[in-house]
Amino acid sequence: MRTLYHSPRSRSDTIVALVRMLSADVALREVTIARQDGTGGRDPANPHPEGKVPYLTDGDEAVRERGAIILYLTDAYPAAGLGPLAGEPGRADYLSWLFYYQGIMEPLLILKWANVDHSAIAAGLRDFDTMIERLLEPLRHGPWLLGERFSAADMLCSSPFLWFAEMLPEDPALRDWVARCGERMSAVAA
Ligand SMILES: N[C@@H](CCC(=O)N[C@@H](CS)C(=O)NCC(=O)O)C(=O)O
Repeated sequence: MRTLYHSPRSRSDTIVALVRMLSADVALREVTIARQDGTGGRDPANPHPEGKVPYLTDGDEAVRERGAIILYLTDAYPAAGLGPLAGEPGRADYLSWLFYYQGIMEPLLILKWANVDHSAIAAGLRDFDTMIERLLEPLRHGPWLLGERFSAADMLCSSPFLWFAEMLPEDPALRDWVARCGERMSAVAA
């Protein structure tokens, strides 16, 4: 049996929504986490090596980091069509967005929030405006990151802007995309 360790109002909300969209037979196990405001605390029931969420266990195996969990789940539950499978059109873009989120977007967003700047950051990650430009390239031509096809990559890449709306630039294509993603997620939550 697969189990998703999650905590409400955290990054794991995206994965809980995905589990519901996939109608996946994944047990949802709520745990506490240490919050940045000093509340909460690590939950001994959470097997994540750092006490974080989301964390997905599947028998003897475990997956951490949202991009990896998303890929694991959309491959495991293909009927919902929320991620192109190996060999299908859009697979390359799908993988690229999931890994771009983990490798570039999330670090850049944290660094921006922390107001940290260094030439090594630009060399390795570029910068916030470049990241926004990458997102806008597909969104100027279609409703979703993969063009006409909504995928779990939209859920992952829009998630920080749903939480931190003040980080969202004024661009209408970007704002409309985040709103569309939010509508999909709240429809599932309802
Ligand atoms: N890069 C990870 C981040 C996971 C993460 O930092 N989750 C936070 C909740 S938003 C957490 O569990 N924090 C508890 C802690 O740092 O101990 C992912 O996207 O899955």
